[in-house]
Amino acid sequence: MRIKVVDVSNPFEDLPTVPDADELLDKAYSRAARAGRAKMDVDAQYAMLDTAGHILTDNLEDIVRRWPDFDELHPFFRTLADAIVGIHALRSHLGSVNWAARQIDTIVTEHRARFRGEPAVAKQQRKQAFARIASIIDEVAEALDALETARRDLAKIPGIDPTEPTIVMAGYPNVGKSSFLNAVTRASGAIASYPFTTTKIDIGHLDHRHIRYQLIDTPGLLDRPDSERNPIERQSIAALEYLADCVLMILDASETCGYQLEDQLALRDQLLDRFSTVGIPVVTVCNKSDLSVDTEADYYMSVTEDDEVDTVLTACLDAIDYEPALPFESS
Ligand SMILES: Nc1nc2c(ncn2[C@@H]2O[C@H](COP(=O)(O)OP(=O)(O)OP(=O)(O)O)[C@@H](O)[C@H]2O)c(=O)[nH]1
Ligand SMILES: [Mg+2]
Repeated sequence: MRIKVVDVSNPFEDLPTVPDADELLDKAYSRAARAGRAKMDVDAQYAMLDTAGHILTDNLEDIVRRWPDFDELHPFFRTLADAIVGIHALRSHLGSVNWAARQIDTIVTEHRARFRGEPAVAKQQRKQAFARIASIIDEVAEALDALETARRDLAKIPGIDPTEPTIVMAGYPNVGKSSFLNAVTRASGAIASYPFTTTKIDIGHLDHRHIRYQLIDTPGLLDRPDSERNPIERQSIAALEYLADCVLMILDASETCGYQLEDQLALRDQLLDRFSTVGIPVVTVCNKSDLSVDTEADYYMSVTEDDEVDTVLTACLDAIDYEPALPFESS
């Protein structure tokens, strides 16, 4: 029997700051100078070279080690990370940093072997080694900067629990998505809003029969046809596919939202294509039933009149049909 441990928060949240090239060299060389002062002659040169070498290889290795294994990430976070910074580029930067650590190791060993117990030679060799080390660090300066930028961007990913059953809302602007989110999560408190690649994401929670559900709205993402989306937006939607257990598509037959019903139905068809085909139920609801019900839909509601809102919510929860994974179940 094995207990499944699931990573539920943003895996990039606690990554430490990546130092830049200057910081790394300053740190290594000042510590080396201190180590050298405590010794004499050849020993001083050994101490300097070893100290600088260790500090740099330790720091560089630590940068690489701290990053999560991309293959082990939940696909929601992996896809999102790929949309935000590009996993291929990240891997290559981490590879460069690792390469630098190995190079520095080799440089230290090579020059140490040439000291021959003579202070003048040792000093000259140590200086040459420092110059080579500096140029190695210089070569990975861009990779270090890119990693730090990526770290900062990835830390902003909201700590969404991808294992919590999730309803994702879709529909053209002004059809009533926020109104619905507010109405059904009112009892459970505030809706949190986070940046989400090129847009933002609003997350509300609700409890139903002791299960916690999350309802999410990504204004500016699932609100228009695919053809108008850029690659980052498309990939953010791909990430949403790993998150959504049900899609709630809201229509506004009254067209007071400012968009023609025909366009809204085309979006609905795209969502059916994208989500239903991979087994994610799409519930279509016509909102603003106080104004018009002149379209085909699974349900009709009016959020402002509080008419059938609970029916729609229950339909979504039933569509999810969520059974929590019990920790004592073997997998
Ligand atoms: N008559 C009527 N108006 C509604 C209903 N539901 C929402 N509205 C109104 O429609 C407008 C837009 O509602 P929102 O909830 O902000 O719509 P939205 O889909 O979140 O819009 P975006 O965030 O721009 O995508 C608001 O003025 C609401 O008061 C409804 O059932 N009937
Ligand atoms: Mg809204």
